[in-house]
Parts: sequence; structure tokens; C-alpha cells
Amino acid sequence: NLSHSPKPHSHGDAMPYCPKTSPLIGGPIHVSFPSGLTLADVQSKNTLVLRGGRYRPPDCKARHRTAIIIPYRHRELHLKFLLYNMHPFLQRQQLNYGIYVIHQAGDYTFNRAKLMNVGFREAMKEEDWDCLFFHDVDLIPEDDRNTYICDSNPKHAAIAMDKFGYKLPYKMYFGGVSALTPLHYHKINGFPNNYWGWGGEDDDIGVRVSLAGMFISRPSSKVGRYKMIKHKRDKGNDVNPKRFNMLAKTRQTWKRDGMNTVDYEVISRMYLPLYTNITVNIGTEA
Ligand code: UDH
Ligand code: NGS
Repeated sequence: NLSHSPKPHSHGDAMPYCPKTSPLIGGPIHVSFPSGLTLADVQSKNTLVLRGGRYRPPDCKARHRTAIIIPYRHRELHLKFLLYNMHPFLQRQQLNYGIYVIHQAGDYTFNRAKLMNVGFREAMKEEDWDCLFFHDVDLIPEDDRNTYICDSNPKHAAIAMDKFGYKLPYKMYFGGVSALTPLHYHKINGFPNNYWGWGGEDDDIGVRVSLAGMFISRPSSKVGRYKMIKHKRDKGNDVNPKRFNMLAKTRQTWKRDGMNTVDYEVISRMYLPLYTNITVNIGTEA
């Protein structure tokens, strides 16, 4: 039955906390994309992962509870490779984690930031996550020391992506992979709901962080390295021509558009072997 929330096995009180630094962390990772890989292969390599893509370390009590939120549509191959690389990566970090794929229903223009608002709200209904990683489906971390836990300020994890020569493209870049606590998320009123199509929504989030009096924290560029799976521009995600005008107004709009106004309809929630899939109708541009 796929419709009931999985309850990861409970552990006795006797279980010790995991060490502060996981002994399983090994530094740089060899990222690979094996041809012919199936989800069943990924499943058989990750036998401790529970329904819905949940995991707890078997021999120690995790110090951190991290939800991975992936905005998603029509990227089956990328998702498979992400899961293949990401499950072992998160397990080596000894986290209590869950992977949520937030799937935009229909063919209307894509809206990455609104999907992340949905992911935040739906994931928090299930578990008291202490950190949420908002994660593009096509970015694969290349170093185990890039720990998927939150900092005291909102964190931009994807500081060094291969497509930008392993450097930030510009100082305020906040795209790709970011990590916020529920408190950070509430302080910025979540993400904007009205960026339909490509571009600008990540910059808006970065502006929200500073308007709310916080800073962007980042891992070192040795550690925050990502490989992007190369792809063509998606259908249904054209460049948003309004993005610059919208960005110029974030200071006026951030408090009245965000977590406090997000509206959507969950069409289905499925606890699949490697992730929780939430298919959602997020409507269309007003
Ligand atoms: N996404 C989807 N489906 C879509 C569009 C976006 O799942 O149809 C998600 C996915 O998680 C993706 C993220 O939103 O990683 C960000 O979108 P993006 O990958 O389109 O953004 P990016 O800037 O690419 O990486 C833009 C097109 C670049 C074309 C370059 C051609 N060489
Ligand atoms: C900026 C976009 C961001 C985008 C970044 C990297 O120009 O949304 O480029 O894009 N901001 C605006 O358009 C206002 S990338 O090279 O990954 O295609 O994330």
C-alpha cells in the first residue's frame, strides 16, 4: 500500500549518537552515470532505504534530519542518476533523511520556486525536518565533505559547478542547491510563487535572505563541487521576460508573496522505494 506514511523503524534509547564527523566520509567522489542503469539496480544497492526514500543510520542515532526537495518534471534519466549517486552519499554522512520529488502536473510553464514551497510544506507535514535541501535534479555532488546539514545562515551549497569552471558565476548566485532551516524559511516568507519559466527566482531568494537580515553561507569551493548532467533547454520552461522587472521589486513583494500565499492541489502522494513522489497542480500565471 503506497498511500500511508512510512514510519521508519524506531530505535531503542540505548543507541548512541553518531559521531560529529562521519567516519564513512571519504572526500572526493567518483561520480558515474552507468549506461543501462535501472531504478531496480539503485534499489538493490540501497537495501537500507525505506519506502518513500527514507533512511536512518542502522547503528547510531543521527544528529541531523534533512529533507531533500527536488523540483521536477520530465527528467526521468536525471532523477535516476541523482538517486544512484545521492542515496549512498547521504548514507555515508549518517543522516536521517528523506527524498521528496515535487512533480509539476500538466504542461503549463514550469515554476521551480513555487514547487519548492509545496515541497517545504508537504515535507514538514510528515516529519520535523531540521534542514531542507532545495536541489536541482541535474546536480550531482562530487565531494562527501559537502555535508547535507544546515548552517546558522541560509546556505548556498552549489558554489563550484563544473559548468561554471568550478567557480561562482557571480557573487550573489543562489541557484542549484541551497539549504535552509524551517526558521530561515519562515523568516524569508519562503520562496516567490510568481516566477513562471526560466531565470531570476534563485536571485529573488538570495535577495530575500538579505532583506530578512541574514547572510548567505557557503562551503569551501574545494568541497561544494557539483557535476551538472548536460541537457537541452526544457519544453515548457522558456526564459521569463519579466524576471528583471520582478527582481527590481522584491523588496516590495517578498512579504506578500511566498509561504503565506502559496496555493496548490496535491494530486497524488506516492511512497516509492527510493523517494516520495508528490504530483501537484500549481495552477497558472495570474
Ligand atoms: N526542472 C525540471 N523540468 C523542467 C524544467 C526544470 O525538472 O522541465 C527542474 C530540475 O530540477 C532542474 C531545475 O528545475 O534541475 C532547474 O531548471 P534548469 O535545469 O532548466 O535550469 P538550468 O539553468 O538550465 O540548469 C537551463 C537550460 C540551459 C540550456 C543550456 C543548453 N546548453
Ligand atoms: C542568471 C539568472 C539566474 C540563473 C543564473 C545562471 O542570469 O536565475 O543566471 O544561469 N538570473 C536572471 O536571469 C535574472 S545558468 O548559467 O545556469 O543558465 O540561475
